[in-house]
Amino acid sequence: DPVENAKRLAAYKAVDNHVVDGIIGIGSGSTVVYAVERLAQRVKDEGLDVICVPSSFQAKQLIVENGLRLGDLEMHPELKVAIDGADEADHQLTLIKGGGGCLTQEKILASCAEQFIVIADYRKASKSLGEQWKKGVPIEVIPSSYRPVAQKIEKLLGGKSELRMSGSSKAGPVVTDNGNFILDWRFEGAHDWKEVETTLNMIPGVVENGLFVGMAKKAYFGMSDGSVMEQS
Ligand code: DER
Repeated sequence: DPVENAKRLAAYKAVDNHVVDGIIGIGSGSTVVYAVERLAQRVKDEGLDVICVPSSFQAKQLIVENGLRLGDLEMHPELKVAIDGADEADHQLTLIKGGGGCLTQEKILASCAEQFIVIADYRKASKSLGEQWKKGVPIEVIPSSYRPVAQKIEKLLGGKSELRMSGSSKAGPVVTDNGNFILDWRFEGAHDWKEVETTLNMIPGVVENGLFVGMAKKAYFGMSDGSVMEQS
């Protein structure tokens, strides 16, 4: 499968290039699975001395299932590197994240890391946001506030906000690891993403948004021809 192979290539290259002994932030999603796989290999083969801090219940499971040492931000508030996926990245390495609903703890981890490294397959590399990722910007909101927040977003920024529903696995809306809801804001056109990020986070009821502006130090994109494109 070219997409899975592209994810693996990007993940392995990022772990090989950036992971040294120390505290490592582990993101969420399907690409980061390969990063944890590679990390576990290197711990086994090279005796790498790492403690892994998760960004979600899923990341925590990955760390535990791969026999890696588990840490948290309370014990380790400063990370050497954080590695995470993205739903889309533009040419300035502005990211949309949160497709997996873990954006809040992911952004916290990214903010605590000396280096925030993004790993993704070729489908995520765009010229501008919205080109390939059509599900909008995920926004974590306090459950009781989702309707007024949706209305305020549309008034301030246009587009449409939709409450993310669980679908088959559970009746009702998606509930995040932090016990909140997610609005997916389907934006239109180009925006000043730094301005949008601030506008969104100033709305009472918004916990965090999935725009990561100026945070990623480098991105590794696995390509369909087996190469890895690096962007920083
Ligand atoms: O939800 C998230 O933020 C994930 O990191 C997402 O952006 C990437 O998930 P994927 O690696 O499964 O595409």
